[in-house]
Amino acid sequence: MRNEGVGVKAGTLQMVALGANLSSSGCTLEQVLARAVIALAQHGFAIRAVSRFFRTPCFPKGAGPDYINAAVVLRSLWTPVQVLERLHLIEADFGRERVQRWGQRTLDLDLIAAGQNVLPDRATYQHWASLDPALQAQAAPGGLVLPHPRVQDRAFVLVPLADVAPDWVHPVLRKSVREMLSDLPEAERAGVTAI
Ligand code: PH2
Ligand code: MG
Ligand code: MG
Repeated sequence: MRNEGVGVKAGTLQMVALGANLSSSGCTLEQVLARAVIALAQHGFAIRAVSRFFRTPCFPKGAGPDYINAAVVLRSLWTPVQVLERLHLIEADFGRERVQRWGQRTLDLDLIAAGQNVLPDRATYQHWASLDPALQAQAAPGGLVLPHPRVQDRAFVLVPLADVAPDWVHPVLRKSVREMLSDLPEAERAGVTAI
């Protein structure tokens, strides 16, 4: 039976995407991400794997400077919602202000998946995953939706994730990270370059 959020199993592997495109307090973007990985450990996450760091063109195109993106695999006994709360605390420590959706950010930590959990339920997941692209920039879910509804669309998430969790299978799409990545246009994959 698939676990849909009631009694979510603790200790699942949690995948987090890291991103930054606005340098803060004299740090390079690479330093910000490296410090974020240390902060995750200091907040009690066991770091299972860290991807290479990648330079990626801002999405949507032209909306801001290039990002540095990475991905980590974490293990903790926290539920996905507790994980998210801790990610938000770390973001706040790094001075991120949520001014504008998809705007510039000093540190963005996105929970991409927690094992095979589909949260808060399949219907809500499906609603957000199938949202009309024209509405995606305006509408954001109020609560945590897992897997991240756009993971299959974003080379800047999938390329780093392929470093650390290539065989993780999306619980709804039934595709591995490797497969989702090879479904993307080559031009999008090629825009993501290891630094
Ligand atoms: N994050 C966004 C919006 N756009 N573009 C790139 N390249 N990388 C990101 O991490 C990113 C983005 C929203 O969080
Ligand atoms: Mg975010
Ligand atoms: Mg993000």
